[in-house]
Amino acid sequence: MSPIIEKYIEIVKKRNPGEIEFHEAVEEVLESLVPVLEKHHEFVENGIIERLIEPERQITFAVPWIDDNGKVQVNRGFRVQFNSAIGPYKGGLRFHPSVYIGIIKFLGFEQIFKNSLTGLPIGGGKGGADFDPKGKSEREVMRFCQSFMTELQRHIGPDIDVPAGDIGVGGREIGYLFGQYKRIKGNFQNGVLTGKGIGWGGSLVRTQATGYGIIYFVREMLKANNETIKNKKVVISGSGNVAIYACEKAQYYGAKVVAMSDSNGYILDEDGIKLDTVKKIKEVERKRIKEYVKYHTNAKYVEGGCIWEIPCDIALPCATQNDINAESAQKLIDNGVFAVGEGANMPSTIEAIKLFQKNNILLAPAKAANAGGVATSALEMSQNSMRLSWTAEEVDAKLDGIMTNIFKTCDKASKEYGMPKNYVAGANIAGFLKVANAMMAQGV
Ligand code: NDP
Ligand code: 2IT
Repeated sequence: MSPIIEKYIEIVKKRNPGEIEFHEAVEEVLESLVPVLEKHHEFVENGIIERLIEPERQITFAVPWIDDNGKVQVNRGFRVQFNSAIGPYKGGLRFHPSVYIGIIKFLGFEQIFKNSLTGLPIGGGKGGADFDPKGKSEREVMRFCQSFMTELQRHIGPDIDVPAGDIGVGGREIGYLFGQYKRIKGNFQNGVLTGKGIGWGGSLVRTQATGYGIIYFVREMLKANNETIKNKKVVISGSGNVAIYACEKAQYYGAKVVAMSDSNGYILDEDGIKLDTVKKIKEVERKRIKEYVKYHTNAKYVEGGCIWEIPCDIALPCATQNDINAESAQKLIDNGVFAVGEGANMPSTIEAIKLFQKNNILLAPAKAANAGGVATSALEMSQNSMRLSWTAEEVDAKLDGIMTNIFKTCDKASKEYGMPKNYVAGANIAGFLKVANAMMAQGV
């Protein structure tokens, strides 16, 4: 490791013991920044990295709620307001039993650079709770969201911090969260959250945006390398919001998506995944992906299997962090994968990324490829400010333009710093420069 970044990594590990995902996210970004820090001493001299790795504010709070049996439950809630150099804090909320401060900090740190890449005025933040929505009734989810917002409301606002969804938080949860915010504040400030319902300030295409955006980015990356998505065999991990709409847009461009998963196992349908069935199971019934084989008996379900053992041309990890480790990456490479589009945040471990790069696999990095969701959230904020709504076609065209532009930005930065086709470095460098320059301009 270069000595120029070693001291920062040491600070992060010492100050944030045990927060391994946060350490990993910082290490990945800083490794890309070595040539930037060597060239721009002013960033080192002005403590830009020390300031970037320390969240501006982190809030931890109790979330007490009452379950359907009348029993008191207590979860832990978080909001990390990481960096506000280029706009109000912006980033999702994750409800998953694995959530702890290390996960929220890794996500918040990634969000700084991702939001910068969108070209829109949004800073970086993230939040969530160790609440498990699985197996909870509608009313339990509602009561949890109300209690969560009862504390969160004092820390957020349309010009302060604007949360949205992430794992376990979709349209239903945003509805309950907004209802409680409105009740406590006594006004209809719908710019405080994004991912809202269409009838009350939500943006058309926000639901689809992250998934569609990944495919727009991958399309541009393949085009720059004389390839296309058409007729390619695609494997997608996850079957949530991001996975479903990545699948929809990949199929639109003529790809053959053969597999999807959830945390219990994967389905393999060599005839091509029937997305309507997946949507019915996941979006309407909220059931497990294994239900798919009841409707399509030619498909198979593999309980506990590793989806990356399926041969494919393009892999789209759209579930969670560290989904592709070195072993899975090697398997994908041995089976002939030529491109990977990261839909989830940090889905590939640092070792997996190194293997992809060594084997010249085209890698669309998460903070660039999945930026379409937050970009469309920023478009939702614009519409809320104007008290106007754009049509689906208008929002989709803007999203496509933003993703195309993000690819160009990453490509250009990777070339400028002597690492052509290294879009991981390109994304980290371009995302960093805008934030670092803003921090320099605004003083310590
Ligand atoms: P959802 O909750 O809609 O879906 C998550 C999917 O990933 C489910 O299929 C879930 O399976 C699976 N999954 C979650 N955790 C695990 C785990 N520990 N092991 C295996 N599978 C798991 O979330 P999203 O689709 O919104 O988010 C997916 C990823 O995309 C996350 O990394 C998120 O941070 C990222 N992202 C989301 C954006 C958005 O706009 N929603 C924007 C940018 C990135 P199961 O049901 O079994 O838990
Ligand atoms: O990781 C992400 O970018 C998100 N979960 C979306 C954040 C947002 O504010 O829309």
